Amino acid sequence: MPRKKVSIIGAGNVGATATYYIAEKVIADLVMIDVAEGMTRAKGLDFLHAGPLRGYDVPIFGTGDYAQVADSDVVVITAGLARKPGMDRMDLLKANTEIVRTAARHIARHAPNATVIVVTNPLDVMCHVALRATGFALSRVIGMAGILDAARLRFFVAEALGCALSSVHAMVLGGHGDQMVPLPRYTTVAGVPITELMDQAAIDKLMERTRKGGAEIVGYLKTGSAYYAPAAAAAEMVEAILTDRKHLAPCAAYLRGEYGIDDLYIGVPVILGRHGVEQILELELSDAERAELATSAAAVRKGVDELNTFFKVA
Ligand code: TXD
Repeated sequence: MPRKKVSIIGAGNVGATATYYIAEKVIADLVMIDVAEGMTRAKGLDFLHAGPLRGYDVPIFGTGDYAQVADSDVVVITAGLARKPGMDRMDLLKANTEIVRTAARHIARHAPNATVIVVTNPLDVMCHVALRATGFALSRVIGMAGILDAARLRFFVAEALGCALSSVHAMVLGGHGDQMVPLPRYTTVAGVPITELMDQAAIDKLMERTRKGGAEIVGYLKTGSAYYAPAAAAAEMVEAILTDRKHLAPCAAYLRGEYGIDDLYIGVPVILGRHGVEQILELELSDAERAELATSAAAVRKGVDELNTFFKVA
């Protein structure tokens, strides 16, 4: 079988850590691309040096040259800026739009058959940027957020109940922000919904901690945001696609009427396989859950409208 290739755009905290996690799975050759070329080269070499100790034997190459994404099966976009003092949300949106658009154009040119996983924030809006700039099929441009948010919820549930992490599954819908929609009825321990195992007050606490999971870490770090779990989530998506695992997990996918939402990227359960998003699952939602999802979608829509204004101005 020909070897698979994965490129990671942006070798910062999330990008480099994702590269490392994917290397340990020994499923693909790896390329990291970053404007900070020396740093990328250094990290690439450092990962290679760790190979004999960590038991992976795959080529890993750090570079500043976008042409090196050539023929990638999957490309993960983590490049972006964090908000700096004096920058408002719109400034960040513009800066990251430029970065993601540039990356996406290079991907379309050099790796026209790749599946793209977007990580850069604001996540759901950046998925729209990558989709437009690549011109790829909807199924091949996917956002990473729900797997991360669900992993956090899984951990909080296991911790609260004192049970094995591996027994816990969770579902989180919506945009990647404070208005995400964790679903207790679809969060289970060995198939038993947590609504059968915990009282409402305990559940509410876990849901709120999930919504604020990223902010809790930013609060401690002060500069920068979480990256080990985000990188692990991206690596899981890469593995599901490369190995055609038909993995059911929440990801940002482009909706065309599902959940009553049209022409918008938002987190929903999908089947991930070698064709990217192979299916979008429509869960039965209560009226309250549906209303929460609509609120979350409205927040994402606002970001997309800002993006459209910016595109018209530019
Ligand atoms: O759930 C999620 N989707 C997220 C999203 C979880 C965690 C982080 N999330 C977002 O990912 C975060 O808000 C950022 O927008 C990205 C990357 O976060 P990270 O923590 O990795 O940021 P870093 O460490 O600052 O890394 C960004 C890298 C850095 O090395 C820059 O030099 C590089 O991006 N960069 C570029 N690379 C290539 N090309 C261009 N144009 C470029 N510009 C910056």
